[in-house]
Amino acid sequence: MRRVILSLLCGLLVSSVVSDGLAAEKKLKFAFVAGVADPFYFTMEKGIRKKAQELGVDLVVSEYPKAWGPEVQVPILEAIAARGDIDLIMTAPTSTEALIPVLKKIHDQGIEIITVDTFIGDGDYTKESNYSFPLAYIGTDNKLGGIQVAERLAKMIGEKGKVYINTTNPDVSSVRDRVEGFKEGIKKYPNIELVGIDYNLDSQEKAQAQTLAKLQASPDIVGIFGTNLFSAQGVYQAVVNAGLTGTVKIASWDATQDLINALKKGQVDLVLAQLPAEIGGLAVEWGYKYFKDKTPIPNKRVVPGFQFFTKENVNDPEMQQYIYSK
Ligand code: T6T
Repeated sequence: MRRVILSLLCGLLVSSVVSDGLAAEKKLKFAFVAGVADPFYFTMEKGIRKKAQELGVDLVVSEYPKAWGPEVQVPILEAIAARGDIDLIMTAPTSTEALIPVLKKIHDQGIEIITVDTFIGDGDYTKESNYSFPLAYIGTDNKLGGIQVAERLAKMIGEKGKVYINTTNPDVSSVRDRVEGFKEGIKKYPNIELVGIDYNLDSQEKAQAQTLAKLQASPDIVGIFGTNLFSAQGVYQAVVNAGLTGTVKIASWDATQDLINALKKGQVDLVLAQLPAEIGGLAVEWGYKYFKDKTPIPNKRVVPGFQFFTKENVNDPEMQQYIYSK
């Protein structure tokens, strides 16, 4: 009997040592700070949540910035860093330059950074610079997307005529590269003329007002590129209100339900869908691998693809997965 009691006690002791050991292996805790409250980042959050759950990573999702820009995003980032329990922050820097010192300071506090969707500096974190500290940029090849949008829009307007771009900010890597790509893409077409670029600061109302003003000033515009969700939604509303649906072709970026519905109605002619859930999932996965076995991320860059919705494929069952969630 005494032997039984003794071995039971030993067993209890061993199991408590083992569970203490497990508790000592701290769970990783990642945080997500979006660029702004919009369906693109809501969809990214879904991908992040799914992968974090799969890998057993604790997750903190910050409050969503109500408007685009460092003034709103920086205090949120600083509050997340000040918690003191975060191993890695996944964030979309709202400015290529303004966010460098902010993220550097957070990194120097011992928090790793992955930039998702947008990057700091020129996005090449492999070369020596004051912005080489993030583990990676994970996001779309926006320049390539811009080139392909230009080619498709060029075909839609018969490779000639005036085109216009409505975009958000000049210092945001994603939209800046889309504009660069678009300009490069239309260079191949000598009869296409870019007659203007407006910056709406990520306000749909402003995008709509700017587009209307531009159409009034240049009534012979035949094609417009709206470089993100708010730009594109403002653009097509302006074109609808001006009674120019069909006459002015619209290439839009970001697959919101609103833009997909507009495509179905013929109010928009092209929608580029990024893969936000995949971007988010990859950020968690690579961050996890980094902490678990110090696997560096090749070239500090992971670039998932994108898809195009057109009126031909918009109802295809396999395309529906690319529409962003609300
Ligand atoms: O287009 C996305 C994102 O890729 C960009 O960086 C900012 O705008 C969106 O969030 C759409 O609103």
